[in-house]
Amino acid sequence: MSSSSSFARLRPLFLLCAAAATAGLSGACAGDARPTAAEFTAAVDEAVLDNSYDLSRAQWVQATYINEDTNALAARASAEFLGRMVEFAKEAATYDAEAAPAEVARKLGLLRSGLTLAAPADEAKLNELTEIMTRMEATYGSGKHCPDGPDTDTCRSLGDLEDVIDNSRDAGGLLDAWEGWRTISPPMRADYERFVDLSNEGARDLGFSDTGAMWRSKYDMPPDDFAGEVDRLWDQVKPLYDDLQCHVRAELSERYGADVVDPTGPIPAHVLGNMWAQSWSNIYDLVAPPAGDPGYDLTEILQNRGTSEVEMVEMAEGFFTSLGLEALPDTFWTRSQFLKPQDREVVCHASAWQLDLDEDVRIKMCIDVNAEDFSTIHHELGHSYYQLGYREQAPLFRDSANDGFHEALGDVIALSVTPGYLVDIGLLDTEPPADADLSLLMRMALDKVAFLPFGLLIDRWRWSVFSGETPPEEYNAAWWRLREQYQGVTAPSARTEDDFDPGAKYHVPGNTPYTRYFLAHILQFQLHRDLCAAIGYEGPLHRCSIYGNEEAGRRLSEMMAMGLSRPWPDALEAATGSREMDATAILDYFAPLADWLREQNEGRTCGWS
Ligand code: X8Z
Ligand code: ZN
Repeated sequence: MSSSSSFARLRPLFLLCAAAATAGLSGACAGDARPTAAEFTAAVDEAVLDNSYDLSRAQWVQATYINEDTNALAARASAEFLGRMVEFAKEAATYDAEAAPAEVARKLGLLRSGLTLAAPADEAKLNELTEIMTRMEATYGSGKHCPDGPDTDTCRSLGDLEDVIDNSRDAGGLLDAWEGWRTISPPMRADYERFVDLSNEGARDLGFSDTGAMWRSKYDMPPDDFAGEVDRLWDQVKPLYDDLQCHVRAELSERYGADVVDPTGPIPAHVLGNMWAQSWSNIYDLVAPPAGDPGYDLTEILQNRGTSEVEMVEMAEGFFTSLGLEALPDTFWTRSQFLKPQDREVVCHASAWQLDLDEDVRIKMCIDVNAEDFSTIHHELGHSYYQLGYREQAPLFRDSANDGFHEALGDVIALSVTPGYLVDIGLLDTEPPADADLSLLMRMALDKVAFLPFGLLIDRWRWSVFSGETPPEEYNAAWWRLREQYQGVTAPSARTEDDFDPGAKYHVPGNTPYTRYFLAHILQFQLHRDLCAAIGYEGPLHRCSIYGNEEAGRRLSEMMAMGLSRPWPDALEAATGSREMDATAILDYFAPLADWLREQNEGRTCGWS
């Protein structure tokens, strides 16, 4: 939930003659002069600021208290917002951006390409679309696997099923939980199909070939170049991923047997320690290097010292304030959702909100006391600090340089949660010796390197769905083709077109673009490496922490304060000195592990076909 998606109920603008006409207010502008581009964008800025709170509040209440009423209120608020934003986007396209001052031209461009969801002008279709979106989100949020029927005590929530997938080593139980979660998504399939049609119609009205093309147009470069840029970055990291996949597959095959994990094929998705096989750190013990234990287990430390969920958030805030950033506002602490409520349905998937486009920032999580959620808390606070950082910008610029930056910021901080940092804040007594390095790197690689192809393929699937290259009758098959092609991961049991496995991943029903996370995984290592260099650090990258370093904080603040006001290379340059996204940093970080993986894989047949 970054800010630009949260504008609501925009008051009619006296300036917007074309919009008024579209809305049926004929005569409203008769005799008025057409506003200049600068007047138009200033009026949109004002309208956005005046009205964002109402929509965000309706959405917040729905996400933290799912029922028919909150769904209806959120759908209606979204329809009003979206209808108006689409009008603004069309009106923006009538101006000659090249003739406008640079800042105004940038706003015109953002208005046209900034939407994640476009909608047809027809009011019935607009309402239908926002009802579908709200229903899909609610279906995901309240999804449960109930083998004996709804409301029986056999029902298991996503959290219950994840407990199994994350921790069990029993192939049968894992398969049961994996299939169980995927029973929630077939009911979304018809909605998804209709959503694709309606959102594409809206995107075409704005001059894009489809919704995927609209998504690719937000990166300060031609949309086709962006797809090529993603390919370039993937090509840089693919050899490292392939070596990790090969090693993990060999160890899992040994553990579960060749009948469960084929030592030459793709890895079945249920044995990787994550519901979506997107990061694999929960199977660390199965694939760990034999020597040099990492020396500590953060989950155990947090649980043994009785750390509370709120204390975990306070510790993360402490990292940000050590960089010279301000404490979070009081309302963050009183209005956020940290714990899963026991008495109602909520969307547990973690998110960060800026409801008023200003200081009312909150996070929404269902925190468990473990290392994974400790890292996610840093991720979410990264969003909150970014939002606070750009709040002085014009409303249309209150967002990150591109969406990958928003996703990277908190992860940059989490990369600095090193053993040395844990010693500094008293969670750990002593730093593990240098011979633990390989183990530390493996644990990190299972999270970060394993994620890369997953981060890429979600939108490869959606781009092809939006363009029509993948028709509805191939939704599920195309999904698994991409999973296999990029990740070398396969479905653990037969899947058909009665299934809708993409819908079992939050961002698909939630309509959140996903390439941002791929970019973030590249950018966070680049920011980490270059900040560490800037503060004079010279040791191994995975031992570097920017904790307490105000120069690092200053660079990050400068980047955050720019918001979306400048093309993203300017923001990257402010923090790193470089204007290009560069995957060599993640390769540098994992270089010792890459060598070790290659040795391990000698004599093994890598790859899958
Ligand atoms: O959705 C998220 C964040 C919220 S923006 C928790 N992430 C992706 C996911 O969970 O699939 C962070 C990493 C990837
Ligand atoms: Zn995020």
